[in-house]
Amino acid sequence: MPEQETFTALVTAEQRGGYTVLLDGRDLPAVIAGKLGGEAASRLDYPVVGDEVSVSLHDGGAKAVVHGVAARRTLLLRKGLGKDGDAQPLAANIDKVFLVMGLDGNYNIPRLERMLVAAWDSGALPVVALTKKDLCPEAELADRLAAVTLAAPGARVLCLSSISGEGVPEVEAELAGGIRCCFVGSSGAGKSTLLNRLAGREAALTGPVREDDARGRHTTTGRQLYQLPCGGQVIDTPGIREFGVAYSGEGLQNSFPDVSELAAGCRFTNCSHTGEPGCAVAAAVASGALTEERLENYYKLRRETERQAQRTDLKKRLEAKRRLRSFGRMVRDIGETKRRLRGGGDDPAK
Ligand SMILES: Nc1nc2c(ncn2[C@@H]2O[C@H](COP(=O)(O)OP(=O)(O)OP(=O)(O)O)[C@@H](O)[C@H]2O)c(=O)[nH]1
Ligand SMILES: [Mg+2]
Ligand SMILES: [Zn+2]
Repeated sequence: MPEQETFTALVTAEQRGGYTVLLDGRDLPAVIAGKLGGEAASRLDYPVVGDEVSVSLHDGGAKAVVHGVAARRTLLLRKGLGKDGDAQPLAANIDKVFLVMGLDGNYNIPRLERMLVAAWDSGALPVVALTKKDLCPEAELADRLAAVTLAAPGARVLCLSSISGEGVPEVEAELAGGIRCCFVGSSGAGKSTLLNRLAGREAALTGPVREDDARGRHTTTGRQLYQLPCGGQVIDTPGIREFGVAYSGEGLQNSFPDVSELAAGCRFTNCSHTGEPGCAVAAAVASGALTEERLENYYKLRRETERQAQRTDLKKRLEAKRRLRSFGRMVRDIGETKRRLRGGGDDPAK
């Protein structure tokens, strides 16, 4: 077969059964080349929204075929469904992960802590976006904000209403300088509503939540990247009921620095914090400085990520390593990245 001419395109959407890529300002439907699919060792080898891919054009330029995926700067993963629980990539090459949570019945601290681990592991900077401020009684707001701040150390916490528009300029400021972010959160959290508010149009479908438990109805079904008037980009994703953590490099430690710091103060270095004398973790729980709920969730996530690491066989682990190398470096540089991104809007982090 003669060499095909290839072009570099951006994956902007992933729906069941296909992709959309952006090439020279045009959206094109795209499929995976047989060779790419055949050689894929895991889902990590398939394109995901935000990926830079090499494509060839077909049908007079109306269709694209994806032949390869460029190395990723960052990659957001979740534990996939099914027995093997293979890591499922959600979005690539993002600068920030917005953990979207409603201040209505959607509010759930353990879920936020869980998403935060994955966000730190992605190599991108986590930002917490609390939506539906208009639905939260004034008396509860301060407590909830305080609890979220404790649950998400090191992350910016924004509080907003996509209906009244309050707090939305702060979200726009986070996207200044061409920042690319991904919205994650459970169904009904208000991800697509916030996206529409930022886009200034009904770009994505939104749906009502159930009255009894504020659960959404899985309105968004695919992942899609939107270019916003403020210059930033948002990848909207479908709601995730149970955000399984696929892999953890430093995400767990980054998410629970308070627990690690406390543990360093225990009398015994191998303290299991289950009743040993001189346990600083137990003392913090007793004094209320650390909630029992947070400690329990930390243990749960630690067990989960350890189990996941054991289950992943060596070949897959090496495969993941190869893929994750490019942003593993970025994870190590997270402090630097944070400073750069926080330092103001005039230093566009591509
Ligand atoms: N009052 C109020 N309602 C909101 C706000 N944000 C979202 N909603 C409502 O919450 C419901 C769910 O919003 P969506 O944006 O569809 O939620 P989603 O997170 O995209 O949900 P999935 O696509 O299912 O994952 C809709 O009825 C929205 O109108 C807000 O700030 N205030
Ligand atoms: Mg949605
Ligand atoms: Zn201890």
